[in-house]
Parts: sequence; structure tokens; C-alpha cells
Amino acid sequence: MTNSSEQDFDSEPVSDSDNLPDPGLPRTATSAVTGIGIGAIAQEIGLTKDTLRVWERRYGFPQPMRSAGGERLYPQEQVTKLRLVKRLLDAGHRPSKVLGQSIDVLQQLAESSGVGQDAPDAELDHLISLLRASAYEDFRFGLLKRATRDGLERFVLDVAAPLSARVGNAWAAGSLQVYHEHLFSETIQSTMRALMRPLSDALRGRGGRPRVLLTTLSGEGHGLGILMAEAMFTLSECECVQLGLQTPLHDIVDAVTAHNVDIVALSFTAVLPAQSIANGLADLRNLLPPHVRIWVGGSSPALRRKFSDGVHHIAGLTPIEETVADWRESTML
Ligand code: B12
Repeated sequence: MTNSSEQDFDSEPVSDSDNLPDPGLPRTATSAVTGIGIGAIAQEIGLTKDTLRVWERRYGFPQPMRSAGGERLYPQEQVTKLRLVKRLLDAGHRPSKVLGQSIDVLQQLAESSGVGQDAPDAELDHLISLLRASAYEDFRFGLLKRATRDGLERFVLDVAAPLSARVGNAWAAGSLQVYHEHLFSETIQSTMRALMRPLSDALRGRGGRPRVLLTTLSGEGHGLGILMAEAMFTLSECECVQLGLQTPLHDIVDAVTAHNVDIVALSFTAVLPAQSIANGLADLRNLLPPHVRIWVGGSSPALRRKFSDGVHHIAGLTPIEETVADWRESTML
């Protein structure tokens, strides 16, 4: 096992064009070949196109077909295997150890290393089964009841966070579809906002510090992380400015000035390649005044690496309270 750097290391630039036919690869006689193009695959799985080409050359997998025009086309079974490969790499396995294995071996490896495994919880299983059965009113009701019973903090930590992981695992295993994920996100967001609103309204205008701006960078389309982080910042009596998804860097900077923000909090899942995260953070750091801190969180393995000064990784939601307390102490508030 290692950290994610081998994935990035594999992303060395290569010069072969997608449009140049490669005589070593299976080809199709007609243009009716089915498969997914390299750009779509790279985006869906969270890898660069270069990484896919390097793996193909170095490890012999993936092994795409070629369209009549010479473009790589990946059949569904290779896409399924690539998804599994990516999750194993995110968990710390090395490309050289996984890329040559069959899907059965990879599935065993995933099971033995806990990748994609859910902790037993009958209530969460029940909520997932309601989602799967398209019983949305019951799903909504179940979430609201649990939220009302547990309160904001317990709802975020015991329901929203583990349920997100379960929904993601079920999608990866093919037992929930993307529209289920959308419905899940909408319902969890409206439930959390309703729970959070009284406290965040009461905090507004009280001059509570730090003032925290929450968003994601371009290409990161997952917003539940910054919403859960907002809940925890609100419980720590911070005033939050929630910008939602994918704010361009210059707009983040303008919003920081307009709202007198102390901290920019960003969330990253594994969909954004490590290099895009590193570049985005370095650019943002250069654009922001030095006293404005950048705090990052989320499941991206890229966050395990060391960042430049002025970017701080918070590993999970529970350390938010302590990190805020440290900030207050360091700024004597
Ligand atoms: C809902 C969802 C969607 C929704 C998002 C809707 C929305 N408005 O947010 C939709 C359907 C649009 C979607 C799309 C996609 N998704 Co999606 N999605 C999810 C799901 C279920 C939850 C997403 C989420 O917000 N997670 C973020 C938070 C909740 O989780 P986290 O990163 O583990 O972070 C934790 C902590 O670190 C902390 N935290 C998070 N952020 C921050 C920030 C700070 C400052 C702090 C302190 C803490 C903190 O809070 C979390 C609590 O546990 C996840 C499953 C999962 N395990 O996350 C998949 C998941 C992220 N998606 C995935 C994929 C592949 C995709 C798609 C590429 C394909 C698809 N499914 O359609 C697209 C890509 C979109 C894009 N360009 O970004 C994969 C990524 C796998 C990978 N290795 O790349 C996942 C992991 C599913 C899976 N198991 O395979 N998705």
C-alpha cells in the first residue's frame, strides 16, 4: 500500500494522439462500434486521459477498441473494472499491483480491504431501500423524522455522512442509478437546510467570527461535503457564506472581499485529478490576501499530500470545532 502519488506519477505527459490509429490495438471494421470515449471515461472516473494512455502502454490495461477514426473506445466491462481500480487506488493500492488483475481478484481485494463496504446499520439500509423502490415521500419522511429526533449534529454525522457513502457504494455496485443519487442529494440538502436555518438566521448580523465561505472549485460537482461542513461551522457559531458548487477563482476572491471572509472552505471528492486540485489551490492561494485561510476537506486522496503554507486539510467533520477554536485563539478573538 502507498499513498496516491503513484497515480499522479503515472500521469506523465504522452504525445500519442487520440486520432492516430495504433496498430497494436483491436480495431473495428465499421464505425458502429460501441464504447465510451477517453474524455468521458476520464471525467467519470476521475483520472486524466494521460493516465489512461500510460496504463495502457505500461500495464496493458485498459485495452480500448478503436473507432474507424482511430479514437479510443472503452467497452462497458473495462469501464466497470476501471471504476473498481480507481477505488482501490484511492484506498492506497498501487497501479502495478492492481491493473494486471482480473475483476474477480480485484473484487476480492476490495472486500478484504473494506473498499465499498458499508458498516451494518438497519435504519440506513431501510432508507436506501426506500430510495431504490422510488418511495420518495417515505424516504423524505424517514429523513425528516430522524432529523427531528436527532438534531443537526447527530443527523449530519450519523445519517447524512454515512448515507452518502452508502448511496455512492450502491451506485458503484449498480444497484442505484444516477437519478436516485440526484433525488437523494435534493432530499438530504432540503432536510439539512431546514434544520440549519433557525441557527444560521440567528447568527446573522451578530458579527460572529470566523466568517466562512464555502464552495467547490470548477470540475467538482459534489456539494454535500460543503453543506455538512456548513452545518458544523454553524454549530461552532461561525457566520457562513454558502456559494454552492464550482465557483470560478476570481469570483471566490470577489466574494471574500465583499463579505469580509476569514476562511475559504473547499470540498473535494475523488473525481478531480490530484494535479487539478494542487493547481487550483495554488492559484487560489496566490489570489487571496495572506490573512484569509484556506481549509480543505473531503474524500479526495489528493488531500493526503502536503500542501503549501496557507492551505490546511481538515480530516473529517468532527475536527471542525477544534480547528475553529484554534483559529479564534490564534487571532485572539
Ligand atoms: C450525491 C452524489 C452525486 C450527485 C451530486 C449532487 C450534488 N449536488 O452534490 C451527482 C448525481 C450529480 C453525482 C455525479 C457524479 N458522481 Co457522485 N456521488 C454522490 C455521493 C453519493 C455523495 C456526494 C458528496 O457530496 N460527497 C461529499 C461528502 C459527503 O463525502 P466525502 O467526500 O467523503 O467527505 C466527508 C468528509 O471528508 C467531510 N468533508 C467533505 N467536504 C469537506 C470540506 C471541509 C472543509 C471539511 C472540514 C470536511 C469535509 O464530509 C464528508 C462526511 O463524511 C458520492 C458518494 C460519496 N461517498 O461521497 C458519489 C461519488 C462522489 N460520485 C462519484 C462519481 C463517479 C460521480 C460521477 C463522475 C458519475 C455519476 N455518479 O454520475 C459524477 C461526477 C460529477 C462531477 N463532475 O463532480 C464517485 C467518485 C468515485 C471516484 N473515485 O472518483 C462517488 C464516490 C460514488 C462511488 N462510490 O463511486 N454524484
